[in-house]
Amino acid sequence: MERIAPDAWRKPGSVVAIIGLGKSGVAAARLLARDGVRVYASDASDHPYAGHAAEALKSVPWVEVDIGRHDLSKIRQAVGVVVSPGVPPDAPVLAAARHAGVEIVSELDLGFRALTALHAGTRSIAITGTNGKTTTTALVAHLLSAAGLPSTTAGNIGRPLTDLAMATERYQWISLEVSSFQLHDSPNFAPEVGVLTNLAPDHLDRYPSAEAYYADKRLLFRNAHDDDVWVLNADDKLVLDLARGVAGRKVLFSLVLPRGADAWYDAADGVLRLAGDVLIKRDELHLMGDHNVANALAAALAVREAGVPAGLLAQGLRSFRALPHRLEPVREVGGVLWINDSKATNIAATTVAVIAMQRPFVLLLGGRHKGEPYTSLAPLLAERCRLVIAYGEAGPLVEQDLGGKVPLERGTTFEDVIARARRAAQPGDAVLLSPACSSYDMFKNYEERGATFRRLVEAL
Ligand code: UMA
Repeated sequence: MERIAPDAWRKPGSVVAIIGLGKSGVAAARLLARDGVRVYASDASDHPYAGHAAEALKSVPWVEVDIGRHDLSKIRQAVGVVVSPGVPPDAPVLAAARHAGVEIVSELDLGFRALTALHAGTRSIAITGTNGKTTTTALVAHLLSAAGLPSTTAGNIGRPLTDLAMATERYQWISLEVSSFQLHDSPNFAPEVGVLTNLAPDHLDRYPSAEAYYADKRLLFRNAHDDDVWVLNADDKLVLDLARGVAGRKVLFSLVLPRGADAWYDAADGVLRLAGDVLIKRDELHLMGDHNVANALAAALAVREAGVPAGLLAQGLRSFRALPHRLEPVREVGGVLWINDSKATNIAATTVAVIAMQRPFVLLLGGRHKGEPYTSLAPLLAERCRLVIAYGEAGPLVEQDLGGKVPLERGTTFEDVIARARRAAQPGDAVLLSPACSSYDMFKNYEERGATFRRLVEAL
């Protein structure tokens, strides 16, 4: 087998520490153990998921699992640290490793190294940005597959890259969603094609400022090479600024430029254009909201770089459907359309969802606050929003920011929120779960929040 870990990591007596035992940590531990590296894998929390991780790794030789604590003395003596994306760079455990001079790399970095070593010839299209990255990642893989090119998705979309790297299946292309968390500490990351969908403040509970968050996003370009291609949002000044001076060829998509971009939305004719020619009609794309037109243009440009002709791109775009939890129509009950946009965990994502609403709607807003004020939503809600139901830990802040500006009620449990929405919505309305917050106050993650929404709506 090709070697993945640096030689120093395999020396007798050496131990690599893995921090965090979600999906990423478990996959990274397996990969390293398979490569003959001794691992100390720990998770500070003793929540049940960590228990599952311990169970999953129990029978893997070379791996010592520690749940509910990090043994700092072991971590200080480690030859390297592999960090999960959910562990903030200022976590005491990472500070201790850094202070002891231990090299820290991300799970993405390890996965990318392994992919390069084990899947020679596989190329990657990496997608990042504040919003739209999961849909664009899925679209890219769908367009590649529809054109007959073996491909799959990995990264922030759900499957850790270290897990994919261990798989026996071989792909020509990987559509890889990368978050700012994953780009941090990823010195070897070097995709052939990169997409930057858009930038807006997010994760201010982890970063000291929006600029610090954008700086991590910029690491998409850290190993930029003249042969690389960057697909960029021409409508987003922050995106263009971030990519300024970066080596490689830049291709642009736009919703507003009449011409000049490589792919654009011609709203007057209701068509998406690629290099001036009609790609598809807007109504052939089965996705709500203009932001999804932008995602489709970005995906088409990226996949064109794999040599896929416009006719096949068009076919793939026509057959793509909305992903779960992203402006996903769940059910119409008594003339009310219930829409699950649980993935909207920041203000910018909720903003595009609100703009996409064609009907009057009740908005379910709340969860764990992430640092941004809600005030910017007020003017957008003035037109069609019948009622905001503010709930969760962020409920009081949402009320403070929006109360008096738009009709607003406070909800308690998630069941209570759904019941209130049902009472308020009238035939012809929508109920939109687009919370602008993370889910961790009430749920394991946004998927569980969206699944709970679906279950309650299906029971109406
Ligand atoms: N932890 C410690 N010590 C600490 C701090 C945290 O041990 O000091 C532990 C936590 O208890 C937790 C673990 O570290 O158990 C962190 O795990 P994780 O959150 O990285 O979980 P994974 O299951 O590995 O999921 C991660 C991504 N999660 C995050 O970035 C928060 C998943 O993205 C991704 O799908 C997965 O890797 C596979 O690549 C989720 C996400 O919410 C969907 N991403 C953010 C977003 O999209 O906004 C960035």
